[in-house]
Amino acid sequence: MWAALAEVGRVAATGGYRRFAWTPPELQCRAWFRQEAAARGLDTHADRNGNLWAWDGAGRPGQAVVTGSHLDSVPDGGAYDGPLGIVSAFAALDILRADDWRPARPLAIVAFSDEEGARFGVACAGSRLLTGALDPGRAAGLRDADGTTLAEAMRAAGEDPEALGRDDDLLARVGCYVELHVEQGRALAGDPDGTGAAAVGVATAIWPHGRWRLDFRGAADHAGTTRLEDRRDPMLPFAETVLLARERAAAAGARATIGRVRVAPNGTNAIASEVTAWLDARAPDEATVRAVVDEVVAGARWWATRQGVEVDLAEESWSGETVFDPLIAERLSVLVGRDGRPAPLLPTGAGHDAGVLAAAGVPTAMLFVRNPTGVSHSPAEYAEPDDCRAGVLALSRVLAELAGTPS
Ligand code: HGY
Ligand code: MN
Ligand code: MN
Repeated sequence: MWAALAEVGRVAATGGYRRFAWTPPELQCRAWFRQEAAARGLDTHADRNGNLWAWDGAGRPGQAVVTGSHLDSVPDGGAYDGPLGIVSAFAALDILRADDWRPARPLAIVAFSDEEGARFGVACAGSRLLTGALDPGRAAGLRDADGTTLAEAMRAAGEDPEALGRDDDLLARVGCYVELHVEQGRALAGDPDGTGAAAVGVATAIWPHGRWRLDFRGAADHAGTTRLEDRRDPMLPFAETVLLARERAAAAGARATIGRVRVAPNGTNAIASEVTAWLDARAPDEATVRAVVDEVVAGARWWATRQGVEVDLAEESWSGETVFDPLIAERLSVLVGRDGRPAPLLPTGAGHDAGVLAAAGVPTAMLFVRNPTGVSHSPAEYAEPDDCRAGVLALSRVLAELAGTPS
């Protein structure tokens, strides 16, 4: 399974993946999902928001145990972020069935649509639409860098964007959700003396985090003939804002990143007319995130005014703190522990569809698989095959526990 998916959407020049929502590589990933589901006799359908569901025993009584993750990536992302959770879900089901497992509940494997928001800007768009956390009208109108709307992209892929919106009937069928994900940090790699090292961990919380767009508007002009005092150069307040974000985050124990910028007209010998920058800010608590963003925006406005530049701010995506149910987390920590020791419990600064479902009241948990370097959102993202296998085994135990005991 892993090998079949590994080449889809991989960019030879960087070794990273470009699987953006509703683009050909991501549609190929969806086709892969349907093939793997069909090979296991699972009833597969896309819900009204483009999330893919593969059901085992949909007709069984009771609410379903759902597991899965996402198939889309960030630009030049790694192989594991998302797909590991889905490949592991299929493999965990294979293990259970090999034991002649007779689940007492329905089981579903889900591939949530557009978790990274790499093309249309909103994180976890598929799960937010499902739960009503993202307005369908806003979603349909989201535009990518070429100006294509989500609605147009879905239509081109044969989906009907008119159907976008909260899906109460589907949500009512979901009893709980467990997402396995590569760790995007190196807590499970442990300390130099090995303490805290484990192949699999259990999530306690997801930090609050958000995305803000800053539009700096100045005046295009000639790089050679325009006197410095006559310029309204948006690059200058932009540059100051990048540095300010880092400084304010460091001072507040937060994390702030400006990793994406668009310059118009982007000419070597022309002063830019407009610079658009995206701020990603996160912290252990919401007040700190908001305070850092306020300081950065105030600074952006101050620097812009000094340069005769206008600046507009738009909050594109916000995810409040997720605290996973401690009882479930502790129970899973014991269940997936090894050598008599419970699995480590750890928070994460990375957002996940699990956080969106938890916010919608679905009992939710996450399993993390060790990432030796902690590197993620990079072609260098990696997890050892033995740790991935340990993750599959852990997930199979969790599914057996939640969906009914092995026969
Ligand atoms: O941005 C995140 O934290 C996640 O990878 N979507
Ligand atoms: Mn990610
Ligand atoms: Mn992810």
